[in-house]
Amino acid sequence: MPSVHAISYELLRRQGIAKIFGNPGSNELPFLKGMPADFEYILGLHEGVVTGMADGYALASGKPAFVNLHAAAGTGNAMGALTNAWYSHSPLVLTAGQQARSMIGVESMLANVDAPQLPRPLVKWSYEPACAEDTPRALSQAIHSANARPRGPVYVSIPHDDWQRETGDDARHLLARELHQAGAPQVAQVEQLALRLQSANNPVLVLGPEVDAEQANALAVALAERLKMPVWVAPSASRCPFPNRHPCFRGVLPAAIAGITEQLEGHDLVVVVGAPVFRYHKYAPGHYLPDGARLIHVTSDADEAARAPMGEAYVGSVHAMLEALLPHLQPSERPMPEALPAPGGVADEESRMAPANVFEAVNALAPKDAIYVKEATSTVEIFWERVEMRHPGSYFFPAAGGLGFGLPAAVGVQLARPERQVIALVGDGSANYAITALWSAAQYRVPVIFIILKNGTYGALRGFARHMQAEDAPGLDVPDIDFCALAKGYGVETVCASNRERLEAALTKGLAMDAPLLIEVPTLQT
Ligand code: TZD
Ligand code: CA
Repeated sequence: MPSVHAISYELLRRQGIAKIFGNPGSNELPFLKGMPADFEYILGLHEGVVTGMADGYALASGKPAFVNLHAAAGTGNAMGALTNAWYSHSPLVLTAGQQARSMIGVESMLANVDAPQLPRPLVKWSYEPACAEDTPRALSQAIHSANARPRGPVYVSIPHDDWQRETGDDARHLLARELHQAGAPQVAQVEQLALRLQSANNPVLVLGPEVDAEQANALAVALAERLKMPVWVAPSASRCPFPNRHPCFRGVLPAAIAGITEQLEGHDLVVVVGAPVFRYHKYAPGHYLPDGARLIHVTSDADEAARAPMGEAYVGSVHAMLEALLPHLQPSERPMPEALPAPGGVADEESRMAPANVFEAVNALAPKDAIYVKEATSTVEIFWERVEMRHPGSYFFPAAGGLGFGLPAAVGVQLARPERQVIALVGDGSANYAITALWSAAQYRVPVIFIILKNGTYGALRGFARHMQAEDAPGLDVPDIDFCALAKGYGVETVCASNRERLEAALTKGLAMDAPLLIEVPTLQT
């Protein structure tokens, strides 16, 4: 009879899982002992980094990523990163080591009391097998559950004395399991939706991260072109679902009720695909929709559909829905929307760059299929204006705004997509939440170019402080951090680039390297 250990590794192998993102403790050693040679362990020095790397890996590969955390303390450290994974529908299979079964009750050191409760509500499913024999089945359930639409993180707590136990013979059935999801929408629904779209006078398309996650970007382009619709990206964008230099592209909607209504004024139909309705942030109350507008929502997430405060929802695969819809639509007679004008030039200072010029330099030198991991919060709009993104999977931003995503996610994305250059653009505030990701990048020679935009402040909070009349709030600046010294300490090569010429030289150097490079750029506040 095979051991829980042997059958579990075989299960992971059959499910295409070959990387284990982790940070170990004594509870995890019996699982890691004898790790087969075809698996790779990616060590992160903090569980926020471990989970962030796995998140980037899962988002960029579209496949479940496996995480091994240390008991309660490790799970706790991962919770901030889980907020992002939950809202980006990231298929993370989180496992955590538990004390030996007979030592949990007395609350020994490292016993995770009520383990399944700990990661809730940021997981789809959370479980501790009731006996060792159930552990391989629980892992199988975890993988299939994480990967079933809507995808999301799951959690399994595993007592460390389970691994050497024998499984029953029937555990082999787990190895052959597959879960197929039928996605075709009903013909009547497609026809109804087509009619609504075709008969609208002035429809507008709002696209969300699920379009990119399902690689439905080209279908969205075809839909926009067929009906000559302007296209907005849904607020608080965590991915880029539409080429942002396409004539139909209008920008990212503001994350505020009143702001969205203002931008959508004049449209009689708002079609939202693959996004919640909506991810607001700034409190600016108003009407949810312009007068006379109706909203149609297409999403695979029934909860997302149910909690929307307006509109009519179709729940199912966004890819299948767009694919089914297109043959029902006649080209519109409307004129094609006109491309946005190119933004004007801005000036740098003597030894500080305007963020716009940092992005212009990156855009000029980066390969056309570069992937951007962005976590510099006050410059999101400027980035979308200045950097062209053409391909699916070109942009990742923390989906819940939980900082500490940028550096580790960039490492995970680059591990998943070695053929595309990953460029991380991270603020001098954000970089500190998961700075030890630099160590993993160096150790595993993950050739990310990290650009730190150093404006000495929590820039986005400065903006909020103005909006909320709280400009005297303490704790909004982060002066005197030397990222070149920090990166060097973690083994990453660095350049400080205080003007465009130096930045371009540094980027050229980074693009040619097969190891990570960190570029610190002093920037102006926006
Ligand atoms: N802590 C965590 C884990 N997540 C957060 N989102 C915040 C605190 C609050 N916060 C924001 O929402 S934006 C921001 C903070 C601290 C400032 C980030 O500063 P930065 O970027 O230097 O990375 P900018 O461009 O200067 O805003
Ligand atoms: Ca900053």
